[in-house]
Amino acid sequence: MYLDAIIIGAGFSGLYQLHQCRDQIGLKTLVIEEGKEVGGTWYWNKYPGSRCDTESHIYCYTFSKEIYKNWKWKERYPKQKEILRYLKYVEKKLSLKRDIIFNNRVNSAVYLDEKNLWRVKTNKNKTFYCKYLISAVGSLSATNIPNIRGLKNFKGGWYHTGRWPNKKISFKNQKVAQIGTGSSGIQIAPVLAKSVKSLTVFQRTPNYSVPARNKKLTKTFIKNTLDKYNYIKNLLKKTPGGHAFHFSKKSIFEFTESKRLKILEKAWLNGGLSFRACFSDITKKISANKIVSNFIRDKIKRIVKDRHIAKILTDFGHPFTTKRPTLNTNYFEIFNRKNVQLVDLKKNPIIKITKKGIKTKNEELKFDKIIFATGYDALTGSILSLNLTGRKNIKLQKYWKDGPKTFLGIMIPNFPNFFVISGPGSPSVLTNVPAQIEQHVEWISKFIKHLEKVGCRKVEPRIKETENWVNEINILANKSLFMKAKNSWYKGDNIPGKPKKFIPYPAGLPQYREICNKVQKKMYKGFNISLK
Ligand code: N01
Repeated sequence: MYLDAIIIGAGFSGLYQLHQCRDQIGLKTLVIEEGKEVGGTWYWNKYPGSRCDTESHIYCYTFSKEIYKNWKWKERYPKQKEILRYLKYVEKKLSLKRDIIFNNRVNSAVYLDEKNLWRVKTNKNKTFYCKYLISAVGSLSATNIPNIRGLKNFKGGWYHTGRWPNKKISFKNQKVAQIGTGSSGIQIAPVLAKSVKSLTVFQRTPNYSVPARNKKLTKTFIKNTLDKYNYIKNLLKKTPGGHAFHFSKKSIFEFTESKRLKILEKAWLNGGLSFRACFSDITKKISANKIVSNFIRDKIKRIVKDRHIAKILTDFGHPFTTKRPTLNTNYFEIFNRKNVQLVDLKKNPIIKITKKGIKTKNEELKFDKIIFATGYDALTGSILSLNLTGRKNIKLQKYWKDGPKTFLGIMIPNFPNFFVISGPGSPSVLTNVPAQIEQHVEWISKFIKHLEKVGCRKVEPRIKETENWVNEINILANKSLFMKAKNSWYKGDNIPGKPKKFIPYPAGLPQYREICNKVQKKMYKGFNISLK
C-alpha cells in the first residue's frame, strides 16, 4: 500500500500529526499503532495510581479552541483513564480512527534510494510504502527492564509500569516488591500500600519529591480556564517548560532567611511542579539549589517517623531538579505503615531474583509479585527499536552509536524525509510534553507543506548544522546543573552501554521555538532539499 505519509504511534503527537497531514495538507496518511486503541504512553501506563503530574488544563491540545472549550477536566492532575478518554474524544471529533491501524508494531523501515520511498514493515507482516515517515513513538516508551539474574525463574507475576497488562491484577493481601522510585514508583507505591500484605520498596536513588496537592477542580476554576483559552495558549509559548507558571524574577539571596522560608512554605503548600519556580535561581545556581534541597530534606524527615528510614529516603547524591522533578501524594507517609519496608540498594544491592522472590546482599525475601518501576530507554530507545535503515544502507543504530545526532531534534542526516516528533535534541521531556508536541507538529507540517509546494523529492539536514546542534546541546548542558546528577536518564546513565550524552535540548521551549522559527524564515537553512 502506497501513502504520502506514515506516522508511527497514535498518542498525543501521532493524532495531531495525522490531523495536520491529512486535513490541513491533504496527504494520504496512515497511522500505525502498536496498542489496540489510541493513547500512546497513556494506553500503556495503566498501573494503579497512574496520573499525569502536569496540571490538566494545560496537559492537552490548544490548537483548537473548540476542542479546548468542549472538554472539562475533573481534577487538578488528570488520571490516566481521564487522559485516555480525552484522547478518544479528540480522535472522534476529528474522525481520525479511519486512518489508523492498531495492533501493529513497526519492525523495520528502510529508505529505498532509487524509489525515494520508505518501506515500512510491521510485526503482522504488513508492508507499506510512503514518501514521508514520521516518528510519533514518544520519548518514554521503550521500557527499561533491568537485566537481573534469575528473573525468568520467578514463579510469581512481574510487571513493568510502562507496559501494564490490560487485565486487572489484584495485589490484595499479596507480598509485593517494587523496584524503582521515580515518577511512576512514587505514584504506585501509596496506592498499593493500602491493600497489599506487604510492600517492599527497593530504592537505588532517593527522590526529591514535592506534594502534588491534587484536588477536584471547582466549577469556577473550570469556567475561568475555558474563558481564558487565548491567554493560556499564549502563556504556554512563553514559559521555559510550556507550563502555566512563570519563574520568579527574584533570586533566593534577595530575601532574608525567614522570608525565604515563608516563600518556600507557601510554594510547598500549593504543591506542584511550580515549586521549583518560586525563586529565579533554584534550577540555575548550586548555592540557591542547596537551600531548597535542604528544605525538602527537612520536610521529608518531618513526615517519616523512623530516623534511619528517613535518612535513606533523603540521602540525595544530586541537586534538586537535576533528575526529573516528581510530585507525590502521601508517598513518604507510607513508610510509617507497618506493611511497608524500604531496601537501600546502595548498601544492600540485589544479587538475583529467585523462584520465590529477591535475594539481596544481606537477605532473601519472598514475594508474590514484582513491579518494575524502572523507567525507560528514554528518547532514543523507541526510535532505535524501529530498526531504521537510511540512505546507502546506513543503520540508525550504527549512526547513533556515539549518541543521537539530529538537527533541531527533528531530522537526521542520511535518513531523508524522516521526521521525529519530540526527538532527542528537542526540549521534549523537559517540558509540558503536549506543548512541545504542538510546536513540533506545526513546524513539521509547515515544512512538509513547503516541500510539497516547491516539488521536493527528498530532504535531510546537513551534517555541519547537525554537528553544530549536537555541540550546542553539549555546551548548554555543561553550563547547567543537569550534569551534576551522576546518574540520570537525561544523559543515558540508566541503560548499560548507552552513550553518556545529555539528550534533550536544555535551554527551554521559547528559545528553541525561536531557533526553529528562524530556520523556517531563512527558507530552511541547514537542510538539503532536492527537487524533482
Ligand atoms: O522512570 P525513572 P519512571 N535497579 O527512570 C530505578 C514520565 N512519567 O517511569 O534513579 C534498581 O524516572 C531508578 O533509579 P536511579 C516522566 O517524564 C510521568 O518513574 O536510576 N533501580 C529510578 O528510581 C518521568 O520522569 C508521570 O538510580 C533501578 C526508577 O527505577 C518518566 O516518565 C508518571 C534500576 C526509574 O525512574 C520516567 O519515570 C510516570 C535497577 N537496575 C512517568 N534501574 C507523571 O506524569 C532503574 N532503577 C506523573
